[in-house]
Amino acid sequence: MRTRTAWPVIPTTFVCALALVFGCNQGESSTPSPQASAPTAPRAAVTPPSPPPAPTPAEATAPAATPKSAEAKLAPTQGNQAHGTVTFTPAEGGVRVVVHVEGLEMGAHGFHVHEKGDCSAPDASSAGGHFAPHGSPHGAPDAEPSHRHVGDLGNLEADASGKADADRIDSMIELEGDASVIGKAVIVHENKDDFTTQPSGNAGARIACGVIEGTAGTPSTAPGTAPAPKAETPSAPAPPPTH
Ligand SMILES: [Cu+2]
Repeated sequence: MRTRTAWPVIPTTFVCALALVFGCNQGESSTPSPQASAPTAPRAAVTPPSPPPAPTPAEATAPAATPKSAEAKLAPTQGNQAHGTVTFTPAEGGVRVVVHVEGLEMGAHGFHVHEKGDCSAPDASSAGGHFAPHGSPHGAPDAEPSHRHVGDLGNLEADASGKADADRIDSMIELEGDASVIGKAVIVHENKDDFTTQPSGNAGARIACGVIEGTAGTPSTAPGTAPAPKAETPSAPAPPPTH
């Protein structure tokens, strides 16, 4: 009996003490059960609503009233090095054509707008013949409209370093309508255009080609100012992978 009564006393306090020390501590940390008390998914409700889209008035108004311009990046055809840029901008009396080409042999090189904006063939034959929407014969750029193609832009003259620059206003090139050159191609030829031989001036192989693409017209550049030189890029878009 004593042992029975004596034993339970000590253990009970021990157990109780242990329970208070450990059990209670454990209980405190575990019983509040945050899962149960936490109302479901408070985070989702806390996340702030996405910021309202910033108004962009510039984008909305820019394209409307600006004049149309165009640009072609000339890339060499297979086996050639000629490359450069051509820009077309509206000007008084027609369209101003500014050309910069490098990688040429010194001398004259026929320079035309051809009828298809396709430079994919290794020899640029994919660009088709001269752009001649009015059906006139081939001629010089300063010939009467009835004696030249719209695409007849004459010759480029390359200096000893192989560079050619030209800047003239053409009265037949257009940037809108049936005679628009946008979507056509610019071609530089190996040889001089004699302005006589039909239908293309006997200018020889096509050594560079570029598709003429319309550009979002910035307010037209002042006549004296050459367009920004973009010749720094080491290579213009290479001709298609048909080697
Ligand atoms: Cu040509």
